Amino acid sequence: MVLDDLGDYLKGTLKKIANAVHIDKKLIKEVVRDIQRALLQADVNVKLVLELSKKIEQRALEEKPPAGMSSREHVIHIVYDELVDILGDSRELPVKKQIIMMVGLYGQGKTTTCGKIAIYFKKKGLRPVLIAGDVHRPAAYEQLKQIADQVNVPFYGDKKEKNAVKVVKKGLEEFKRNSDVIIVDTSGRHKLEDALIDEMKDIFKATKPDEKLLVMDAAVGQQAGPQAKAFNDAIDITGIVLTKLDGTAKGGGALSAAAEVGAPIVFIGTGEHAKDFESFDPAGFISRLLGMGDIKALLEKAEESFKGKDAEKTARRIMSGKFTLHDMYDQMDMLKGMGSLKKVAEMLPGGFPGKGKVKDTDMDDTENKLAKFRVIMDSMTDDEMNDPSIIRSSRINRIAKGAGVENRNVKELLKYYKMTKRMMKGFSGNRKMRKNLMKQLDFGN
Ligand SMILES: Nc1nc2c(ncn2[C@@H]2O[C@H](COP(=O)(O)OP(=O)(O)OP(=O)(O)O)[C@@H](O)[C@H]2O)c(=O)[nH]1
Ligand SMILES: [Mg+2]
Repeated sequence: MVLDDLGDYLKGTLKKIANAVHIDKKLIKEVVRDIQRALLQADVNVKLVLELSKKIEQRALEEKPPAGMSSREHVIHIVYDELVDILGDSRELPVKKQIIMMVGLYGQGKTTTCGKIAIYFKKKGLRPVLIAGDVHRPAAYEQLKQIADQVNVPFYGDKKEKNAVKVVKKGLEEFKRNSDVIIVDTSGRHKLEDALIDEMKDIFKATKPDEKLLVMDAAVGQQAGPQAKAFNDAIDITGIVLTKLDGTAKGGGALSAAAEVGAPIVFIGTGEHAKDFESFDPAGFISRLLGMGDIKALLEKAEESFKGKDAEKTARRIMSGKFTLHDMYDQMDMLKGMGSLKKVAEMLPGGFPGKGKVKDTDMDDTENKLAKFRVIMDSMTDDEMNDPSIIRSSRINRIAKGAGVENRNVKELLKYYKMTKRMMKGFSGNRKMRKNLMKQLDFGN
């Protein structure tokens, strides 16, 4: 895996979130600082890091988790989202007949990448071929020929011809039939100079490629941005291949800078060998970097233990005799989470909500009813939840409308609340009963 250090650091940070008892401002600030430090160490642009951390902080503090998501999960998802965002759009080369022209500065990995792309399309069931359009470096012909032999694809080159356009034209003619993906290697220069641009344009005219892929060594770090921009301005590149991500701690810089240019990163090279190559998908990349699979398992475990703690807190509050609709809401959540509604119902004086021994069908009705109650409570204000006695007819109208139910359903909820409150009072007044319930709920006392 590339960017190991960055990955380890970020994983540690996410674990901190997953294991936190409370997600508060202090923790979020700490997490954001951790992320800043990690990204700066991986050479991501300072301005970008600041923008990103500001966004994470703002979203984590202001956004409410969507239904069914805990606040821990939510913050982790925000971090993930924003990291994916800085890696730009995802694009895969289409699996179809096409001509691909490789461009880039000297020694960046163009020729090696030709072989890797040939394998990529071979695996997709297409017939790739290679053309040696680098006529300047004497060894370039041999190098590409060797690669073609290794990956077992047809090759065209002319060792004696010094005109790249002529070679490419002949190669295209040769492969007009019996090929699907024609990959044209070109020569590099030390810098983006007129001679390189002129030759690129000539080859471009002769080739009419579908794709112009810029190959860049990730070790250039943030220089990847300006470099990609210069090539893009000159010949409109359609994709970027970042190579040698295995050999640099600056990978974060190259990845984020290249992504900013507007041409998508389509592949990354992670080693010298043909197998060290992958399609670049920002979401998948970040997911792996953060170890999202592990984090998910960790979160599930943490949620379970938190649920226990929250439930205990709610139970103790209820026992203390103070009982609002908020408490009832929590209590309903708690009971649902524990799946022990029946157990509790049977202990309640007079049953719950009816009388006598509780039947399973009664319990199903109760579950349905509770789900409806929850929707109704969701359309109440905080004041109403804290002090349900203020809910009179005009409020009942509004709440029913908001929840999409009948007025009688709201009244039913209020009746149920009063009844439960009375029962809770009974509990709080009766030490033995209280102790018994706590024990039944497995909280000891
Ligand atoms: N570690 C590592 N090395 C790579 C990767 N890609 C290419 N290389 C190595 O980088 C060196 C240069 O690669 P080439 O493919 O010859 O580069 P080029 O852009 O064709 O170079 P010129 O044709 O001379 O401009 C070779 O030694 C490759 O083995 C990669 O992803 N990881
Ligand atoms: Mg080359």
